[in-house]
Amino acid sequence: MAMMLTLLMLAVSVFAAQASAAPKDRNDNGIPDAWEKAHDLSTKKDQGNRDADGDGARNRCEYQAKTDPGVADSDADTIVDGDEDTDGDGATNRAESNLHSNCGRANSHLQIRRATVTSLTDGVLVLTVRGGGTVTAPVSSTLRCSVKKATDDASTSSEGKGSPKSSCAVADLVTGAKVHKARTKGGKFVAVTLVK
Ligand SMILES: [Ca+2]
Ligand SMILES: [Ca+2]
Ligand SMILES: [Ca+2]
Ligand SMILES: [Ca+2]
Repeated sequence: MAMMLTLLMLAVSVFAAQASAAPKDRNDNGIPDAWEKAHDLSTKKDQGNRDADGDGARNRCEYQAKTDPGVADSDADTIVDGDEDTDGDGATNRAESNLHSNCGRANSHLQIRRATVTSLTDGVLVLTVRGGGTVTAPVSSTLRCSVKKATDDASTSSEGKGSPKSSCAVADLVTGAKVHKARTKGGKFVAVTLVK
């Protein structure tokens, strides 16, 4: 009996240790309750995709970037949190909020859908993603550039099928060019599909 009690107590203490090791996240949105409470966010309702202070970085991004979801310019350097690139991966917090990537962990692989070419200078491409924010990365020497006809856009349900793409070159990445999708790998743009 004493043996069983000891085992039971051991099981309970192990369980308690595990429970306290993982921070409580009652709404299961990847943001611990403690952080939500500390910043006046709901622990029940998922407010991760909201931008409480309107700085372009959504609440989940601010948690990942360790910035303040109630202060637009957390470090008071005159650059709002959304325009910072906290993890230094070339994508601003605003862009990462819109791409749903992690604002606090450098992403060497990014999938971008719908963007516009902002600039291409010395082999470094800057895209503005839909919803705002920029992704800046060098263009790989093996870049796969393709062009999708704008008229194909209405029938994207069978993506790629039946709509032959033509190829393009780095020189076609001019300011204002519409990007259907783009991909980075190892911190470089490896594929870009333009819409024309
Ligand atoms: Ca939560
Ligand atoms: Ca914000
Ligand atoms: Ca903020
Ligand atoms: Ca970033």
